Amino acid sequence: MSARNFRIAVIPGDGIGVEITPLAVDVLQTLARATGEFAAEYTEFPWGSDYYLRHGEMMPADGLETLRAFDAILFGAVGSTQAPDHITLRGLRLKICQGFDQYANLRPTRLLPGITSPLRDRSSADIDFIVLRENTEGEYVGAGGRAHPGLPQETAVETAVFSRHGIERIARVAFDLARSRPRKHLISVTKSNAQQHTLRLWDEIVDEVAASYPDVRTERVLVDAMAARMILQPGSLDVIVASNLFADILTDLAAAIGGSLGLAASANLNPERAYPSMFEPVHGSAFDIIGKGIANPIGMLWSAALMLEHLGVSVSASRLLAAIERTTENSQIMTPDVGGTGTTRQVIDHVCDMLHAI
Ligand code: GGG
Repeated sequence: MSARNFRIAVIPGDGIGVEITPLAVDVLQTLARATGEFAAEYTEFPWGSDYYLRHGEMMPADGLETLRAFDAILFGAVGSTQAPDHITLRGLRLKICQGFDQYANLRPTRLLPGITSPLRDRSSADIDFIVLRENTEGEYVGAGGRAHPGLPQETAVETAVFSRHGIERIARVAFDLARSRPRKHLISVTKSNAQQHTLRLWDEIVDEVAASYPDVRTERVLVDAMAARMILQPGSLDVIVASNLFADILTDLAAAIGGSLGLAASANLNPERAYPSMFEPVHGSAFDIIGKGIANPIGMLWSAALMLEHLGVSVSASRLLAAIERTTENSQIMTPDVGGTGTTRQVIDHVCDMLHAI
């Protein structure tokens, strides 16, 4: 069978994104040679905060048009001490997620071999769940404004926008995902006791969609109770669906439970494949470790494995995941965030060795 060919856009972005994203491309090239299942052409775009400081925008006005031609996007991180956070996030990551209707942000949590959870006595059997983050609307839609600047009555409003269309489609993706897993269990995260308009609509529509999935056990859990349950009963979790902001917060908690923010992966999916999907680690640009050579590249590599799965080259995706697991189990060569003394380079070299050894 001939190898599949892909065009991948690579946006390292800011901070440690710049350190780990090109290394992930090296790993993908090694993997392609090892499996022969795919070949890819990688085109790097220098968009991010440095670009903003030079050009006044995080990406060019025709950036989405440029990215449209690619099969997938590999993204590093955004965030800089040199530029305001709302500009860096909205001008790049959100512009791509919203512009390409990547409404399903899939964020798996699994305790990888050799990694210790900060939760006492928890093993990999207890920590294996996926959060599905609604990724285009809700609290992130950007509707609002400020009035009376500088006066005592200065006021700001920011309105969350939840649409029937938006809730229904993320619920369907969540139920399909839950149905595909052995436990067939979905938790819908809400706060409809307080958010009586938007999140009651969320609850009602999730219930409507649930009627088409009688084989999936469904629970509704308030976001505050969900945070406690993730710590106290992580083994009771399978698939979780939540709004943009709730899921963003819960997935940092999930990453911590899984051992480190540096390990956590994510896929920003346009399930209809009308636009390219984007794959990025959950972590941001990590100001505290920039330039030290100790950024954990596993979240990035796991995201690359999600990209390969999405592109349909599952032998390569599985091989990369296996190489990741053979690396994390070797805890001494891992980076300091998970208790090792290794460097980013050492972790990457070990993953590449494993790609040939497996
Ligand atoms: N790779 C993920 C990333 O760069 N995240 C930066 C960030 O600030 N994210 C917040 C959000 O997406 O809500």
